[in-house]
Amino acid sequence: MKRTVAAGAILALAALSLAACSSTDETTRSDVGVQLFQMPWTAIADECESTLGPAGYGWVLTSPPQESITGDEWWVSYQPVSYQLDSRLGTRDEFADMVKRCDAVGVGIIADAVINHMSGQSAPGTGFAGSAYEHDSYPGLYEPADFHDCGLTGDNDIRNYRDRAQVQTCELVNLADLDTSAPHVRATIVAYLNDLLSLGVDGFRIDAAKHIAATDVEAIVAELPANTTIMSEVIRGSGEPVLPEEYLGAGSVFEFTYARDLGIQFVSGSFTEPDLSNERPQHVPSDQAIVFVDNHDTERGEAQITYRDGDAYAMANVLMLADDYGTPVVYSGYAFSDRDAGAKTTASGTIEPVGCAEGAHGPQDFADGDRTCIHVWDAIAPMVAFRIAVGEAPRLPGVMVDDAYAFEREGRGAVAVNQGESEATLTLPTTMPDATYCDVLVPECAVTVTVDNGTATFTLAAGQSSAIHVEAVAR
Ligand code: ARE
Ligand code: CA
Repeated sequence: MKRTVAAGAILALAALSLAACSSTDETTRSDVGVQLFQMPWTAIADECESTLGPAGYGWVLTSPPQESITGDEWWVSYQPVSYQLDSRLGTRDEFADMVKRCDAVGVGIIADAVINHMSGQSAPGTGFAGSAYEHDSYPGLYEPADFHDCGLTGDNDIRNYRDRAQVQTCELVNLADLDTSAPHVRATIVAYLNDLLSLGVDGFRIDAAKHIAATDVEAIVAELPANTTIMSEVIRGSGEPVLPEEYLGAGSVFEFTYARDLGIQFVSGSFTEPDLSNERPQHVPSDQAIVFVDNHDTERGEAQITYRDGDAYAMANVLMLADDYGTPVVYSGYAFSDRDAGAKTTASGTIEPVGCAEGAHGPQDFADGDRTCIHVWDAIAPMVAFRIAVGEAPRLPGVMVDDAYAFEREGRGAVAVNQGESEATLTLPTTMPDATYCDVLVPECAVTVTVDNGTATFTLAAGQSSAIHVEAVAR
């Protein structure tokens, strides 16, 4: 069965960007996103112009833009105290300017929407932009009656993820849980999201969507313009009653099983080919799946493979970007050894606007706080053009030799990776036209791969990834 590569929502997103920028050539846009974790708005704007637009990335997932509690940890972003767009990541004007500048080079913006809860503070406080708040009181927005009081656990915190009522009405790590079934709460959230849309964002990641009844998410989304892109974060958990599938009525969902299936191959040391004959088991339909190697939570938790794994991490990204399942988002954060450590700050307490125009182009021994710049790595960024070149060509069964693996996107492109410790040679039967192709993962076409008589021959050093496609024939 043939699967479509791009989510309908993302196509709408690309169309929106294109409509806003007639000079952008349709063929230069991809469905590939990049999560620029804790990158300030001014830096993201620069990034759109210097690296993302030219590489063909289609969209950026930002960190949450609303006012939050104060603090040095990255996760203060996930404790809203008001919906003013004023945070350590930048001001409202800077956010608006970022959206415009990214849009002008064809890159859409997906904002991280924290709407399940407000802060997790027990004592009253004052937020980054000066808003006074208490645990369940946010003047001008919410009063105590607007929050759930689940009464199911001693302290109202979620204890048992196998209990739907706890998951959706108790507090996630003490975060004051909004009663998203209440008209006033819904209207307040809708007003916030509409405000972001008025600045030109294309849509939202719905943070902690699992903790909001799917009917509530749908009701909120129903109030937004029909072309709004929605990506719900619903972590598939074994034995849990709340399933990602419940949220497909609102849009796409992040498919955590994809990341797990991918990562495990680098732990086991052997590649496994997915069942290509049908939709993959334990996966939502391809056109509603957002796929990723890791994200800001999993790199601090369950991910089997992260930036620390260097070449193997590049390989995982290559396999994801070459796949015909889901809409991929590349994760680009900063190095850390302390799970809680925030991004580097300036003297005034805002996040340093460091981008990747001059950033690392491959694996390095990063110092804490350095941005990893995954999206510009030589072995990753050109996969965006690969994806554009292969379009909707289906993935064909691959070839595996020892620790190396290669597969083709029918007639359009092929990738090969080697996670072994010695050189590997792979011969892949291919329907690509006979030619000498550039290995696009090596700059300047310094390495070529020949397709002769319907066979591509890849010679791969230990840890190397290689990719060829029909738009990059060697001259
Ligand atoms: C911080 C402190 C806490 C403190 C709290 C309130 O760490 O100790 O109680 O503040 O003061 C992020 C951080 C948290 C942080 C929070 C608020 O990760 O550490 O708490 O911000 O500042 C579940 C949810 C899933 C959620 C993950 C983290 O289902 O939605 O937990 N992911 C999103 C974001 C996070 C963010 C939040 C939600 C909150 O991506 O970055 O938290 O806005 C199984 C289950 C999963 C469960 C997972 C972990 O896999 O299946 O559902 O994920 O375990 O518990
Ligand atoms: Ca909830």
